[in-house]
Amino acid sequence: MQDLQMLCDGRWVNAQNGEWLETFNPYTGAAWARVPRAGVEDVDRAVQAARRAYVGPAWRNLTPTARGALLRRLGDLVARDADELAELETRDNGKLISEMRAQMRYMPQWYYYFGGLADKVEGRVIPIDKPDCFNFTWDEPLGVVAAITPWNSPLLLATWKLAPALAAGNTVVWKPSEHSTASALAFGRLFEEAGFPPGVVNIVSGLGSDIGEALVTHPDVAKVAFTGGDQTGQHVYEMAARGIKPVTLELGGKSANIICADADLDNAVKGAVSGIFAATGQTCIAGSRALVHRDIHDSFVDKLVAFARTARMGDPALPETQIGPVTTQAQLKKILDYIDIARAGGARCVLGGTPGSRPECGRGWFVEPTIFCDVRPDMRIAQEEVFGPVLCVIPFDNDDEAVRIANDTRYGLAAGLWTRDMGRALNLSRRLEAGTVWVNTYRATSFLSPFGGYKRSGIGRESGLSAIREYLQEKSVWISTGGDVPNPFVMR
Ligand code: TXE
Repeated sequence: MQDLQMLCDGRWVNAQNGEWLETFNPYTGAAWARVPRAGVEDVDRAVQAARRAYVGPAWRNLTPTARGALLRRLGDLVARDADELAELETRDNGKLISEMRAQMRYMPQWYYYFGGLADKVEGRVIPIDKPDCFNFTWDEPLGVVAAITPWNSPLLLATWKLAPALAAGNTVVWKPSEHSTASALAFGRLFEEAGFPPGVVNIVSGLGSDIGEALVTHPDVAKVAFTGGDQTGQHVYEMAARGIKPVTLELGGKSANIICADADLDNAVKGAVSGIFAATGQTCIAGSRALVHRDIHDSFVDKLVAFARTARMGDPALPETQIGPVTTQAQLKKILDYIDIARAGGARCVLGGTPGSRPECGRGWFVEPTIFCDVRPDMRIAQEEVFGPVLCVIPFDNDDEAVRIANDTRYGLAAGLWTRDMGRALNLSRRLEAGTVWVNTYRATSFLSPFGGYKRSGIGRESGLSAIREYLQEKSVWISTGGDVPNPFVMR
């Protein structure tokens, strides 16, 4: 058992109350480290440190170019330590080492991109309609940003917030998920090594129920950036509203993967499988509903089941493993409950539907890849986010019906479309209520492309040019170029 510490004002500290939380390896089911269970006093200490750093000269006097250089140096350190960070994430959240390595090796790009953007934030000169006046704008940081992140891609989803927030000149208090804190704390050391001044990035570990409210409502927190479940997201939004604070929310989905009759079926099968079984279905963009044209429904399902059966489950630390455990015991129970709900609602299980009991699953928290047919769009299994390897197959008869079913959820994060007809692809892409649409591919993301939700899937965008705007506010500066100030009692 290792004891890990939190980062506050450039120092590594325990919780002031002396309490700890155990963190578990989902493959062995055993605790392997302890992380501080912060209290509200630790939140206050971290926010105060971030505020001091925000107004202090070491950060404030850095030119945007120098800030960008720090971010790029951080990107180099991430690249250097990518494999080590990947192993830590796999041990802590059970995701496949092959996926985490790829994710960590790609992650520096966000630091390079937003590092490059730091000195390209330019204000405007307004052609003002008043005589003898000069008016221009500055884009300024907001202050202290609270970044609250989940367990499914712990460092990447934090990076989507930290890179633009820091590029814009803010300081940060980051609360990682209690289920995946270890990699965040290891990552904290890289900020120090890159040369960020103390207090610019602070990390508090612990339970959302203990410290979430203290963090979100702290008077010195200027903005909240959150990724997680939609219920928690709504709560965070309501708390932020008390202080009239801007938020960025990324809240998951129930994304449709639409397979048209003219699709290349082998490709569509691969897309459907990667959409739902990659990351054991624990991704916000999981393609958890396959909408399949009735003409090809049966042949598609046969191919899908045959391909999904080939997946190798087991130890996520082995590069050949294709499906790993789920991250927490609570998540395992939630997924199995949803499988019961689907059966009780009349859906027909054509694959899986049980906890993983193969010898390779050991004592880990596994669910067999599960596929349900005969799913009606209004069933709970077709409406609610399971966050596990459970796919619903829903037939449709024409494009209008496909769009109607796809849009008929409260979410709107992503959608997939499989067709050889580019006219249909463009037409349907426009009609889908989703922040991302993939045509003949699934799960592609990039530092260059905006990502975020429609409807209950969230507010704001991460990645791409517009993401830095989420961490800036515009100031309008007026300068009189005339000589005398006119008499204020004489209206002009
Ligand atoms: O997430 P939470 P949980 C979904 C998924 C999953 C469900 C619950 O369906 O089954 O959410 O997972 C912090 N104030 N997603 O409970 O609660 C918490 O400590 C402030 C979708 O793990 O949303 C963690 O750091 N913060 C998803 C973060 O919020 C609070 C990713 C997310 O936790 C808080 C994860 C509070 N009152 C789960 N309570 C996605 N969209 O990718 C908790 N937190």
